[in-house]
Amino acid sequence: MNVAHEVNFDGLIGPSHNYGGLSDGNLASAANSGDIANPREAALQGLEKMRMLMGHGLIQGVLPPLPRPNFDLLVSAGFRGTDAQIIEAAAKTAPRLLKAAYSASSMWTANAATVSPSADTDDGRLHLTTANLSTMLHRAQEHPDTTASLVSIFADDEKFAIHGALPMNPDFSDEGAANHVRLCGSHGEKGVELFVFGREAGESTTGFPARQTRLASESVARAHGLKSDRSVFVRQSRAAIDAGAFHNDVVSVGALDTLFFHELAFEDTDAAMEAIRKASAGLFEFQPVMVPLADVPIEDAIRAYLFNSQLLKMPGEDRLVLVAPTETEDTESTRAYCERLVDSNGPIGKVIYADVRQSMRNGGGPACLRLRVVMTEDEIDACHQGVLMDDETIDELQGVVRKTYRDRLAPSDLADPDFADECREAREALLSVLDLEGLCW
Ligand code: SUG
Repeated sequence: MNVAHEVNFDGLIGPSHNYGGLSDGNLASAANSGDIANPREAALQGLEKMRMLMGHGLIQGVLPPLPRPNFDLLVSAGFRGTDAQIIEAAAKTAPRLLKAAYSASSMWTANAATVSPSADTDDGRLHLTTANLSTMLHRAQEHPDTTASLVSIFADDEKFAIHGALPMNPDFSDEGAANHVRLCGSHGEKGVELFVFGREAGESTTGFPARQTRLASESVARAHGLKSDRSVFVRQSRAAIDAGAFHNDVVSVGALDTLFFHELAFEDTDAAMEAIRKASAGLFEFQPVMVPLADVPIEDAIRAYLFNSQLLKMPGEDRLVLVAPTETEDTESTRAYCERLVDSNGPIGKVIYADVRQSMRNGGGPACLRLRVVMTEDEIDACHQGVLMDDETIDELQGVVRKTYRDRLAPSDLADPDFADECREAREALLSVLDLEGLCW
């Protein structure tokens, strides 16, 4: 067995962060639609969260923001002319499309890809499949640029396998690691990969959209060469989706041998637990921690984003640490639950609160903002080093953000053609810090 570490690749929040109201079924996105956003504060909050985790001895990476506005999307919709003409015409006749073209949604890197560490795959390489995010237009445009970023960062094809997105069809709807959990005894050992889907291919559902199909999850597992007896496919509950859990990571989070989840997370909890226990036999002793509905109503769990936390093994801590959003501390039932959780002597021994309020108001908590990549030390050495953070690089990135990002952005500001240039310049400056100039437009 190789020593391996969980490296969290957070999305570097882009300069066009705004409240577009673009995500049906995401209650925060709908509630804050049209509000004034503060992209500078958003990016600084994200970078401070990274700095805090590095301070706890964890390895931190970043994924760069994608090019926005996405002129290709606007041109596909028939807009023509100079960049300024395209923006002005889109602002007048298709403002929702312009918001999509400007969306900074790639910050939520838990939706960038599904990741299987080399310990689990049949060819011994680390596999990543870019998520097609086909359910929402503003997210469906992400995958080509996300794949380009991943190929630049994980370029060594003897160690890494990058798979492009699944077909852009509702039968293959895939939202990446937000609907995937890897459980194991320790990161470098073989693990169990849990895939959570909201519907079958071809099934029509009513209510909020179910953004992941079983076919998509199974396709990713096949492409990654996972063992069928170590892979588990579980259905997310309709009750959770209709309460606003548009991804499974809004109602569950797992790390090492522990799965922390809400009573309403899965359609059939007993069957799910049994399947995980069976798949983990001989590898590790599975530790489920279910939060009862009576302790935390599902509405509170979703408003406070209790489960959209990072669950981490930190050096010097004998039990896992939950890095929860400050909204969890501000909500009575979730704060009280966290206090009892820590006192209970179970697998989670500490809760730390992180302020990512700008992202939270679009439905993105600490767990949405990161893509977990379990990597051996050789793999860490083989990836692009510019995206691995230290304090100086965080300082440099924050310097770029302070200099180039607006502190106030309303949806109507997207009509300003100069803003497109500002976004390009800001992104180029960030890419230069990350030594990723090859990704410039
Ligand atoms: O896909 N919000 C994102 C939030 C993604 C959260 N990710 C995880 N749960 N892993 C979404 O709904 C809102 C954008 C807007 O409305 O402007 C948005 O896309």
